[in-house]
Amino acid sequence: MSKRGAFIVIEGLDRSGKSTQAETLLKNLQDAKIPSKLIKFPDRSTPIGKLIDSYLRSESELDDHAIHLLFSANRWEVVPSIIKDLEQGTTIICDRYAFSGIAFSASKVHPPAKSASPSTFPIQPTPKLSYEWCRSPDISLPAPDLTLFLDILPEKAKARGGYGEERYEKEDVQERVREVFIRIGEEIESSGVGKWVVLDGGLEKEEVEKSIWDEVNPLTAGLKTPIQKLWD
Ligand code: NYM
Ligand code: MG
Repeated sequence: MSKRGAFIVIEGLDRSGKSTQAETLLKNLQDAKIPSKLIKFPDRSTPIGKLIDSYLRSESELDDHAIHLLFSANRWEVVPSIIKDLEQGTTIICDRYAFSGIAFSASKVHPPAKSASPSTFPIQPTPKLSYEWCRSPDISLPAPDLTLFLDILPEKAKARGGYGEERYEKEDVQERVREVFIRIGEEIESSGVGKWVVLDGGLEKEEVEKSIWDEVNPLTAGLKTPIQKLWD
């Protein structure tokens, strides 16, 4: 059997440098003559992606469950092409994947209840969707061979020219999202399916680029192992 391409996912908070690094990685792979392709989720170009785009820009409202399932469907609609590319030997770099899906949805919380007598204890916000519920629609997606999590503290990410205007681009949301990403990473590492690597996204661009290349380089010779399924 000829070798297949590697499936490499880049994850992180908003403004962690994912898209810049994904593009740099694509260029470095192409310079090394490795057949490669960059994809990104959400893919806003499809009919489902257009619904997602309108929701993110607050031009529409959707039930939290419904938008979560649309994000997942937006991945499933690309699965046949991901598998085809990998089997034909193309390495795929993927800017966000199912991990963003869980992290952002499981971070949604109910607004704190107004209490007559303010408690001296900090009130833990209650999640709107459970971690397990958020994970289920993405079970069986192609599993990444390598996930690079660009870790950055939300306050540092914010200092990088500020967040944009989209939904979720707020410091308190990003703090909760980061906690969920850390949990996902621990679970992926202990599952033995794919490797999860935490990189310091707060470093200079060139340093992050180098640490990404150190992780990706061993995969550029192609893989003989079959494509695995996420959380199966
Ligand atoms: N996002 C992204 C989700 O809430 N669920 C998902 O499944 C994915 C893939 O969309 N704040 C969120 C994370 C981002 C937002 O992503 C748009 P980007 O990379 O800024 O276009
Ligand atoms: Mg964004």
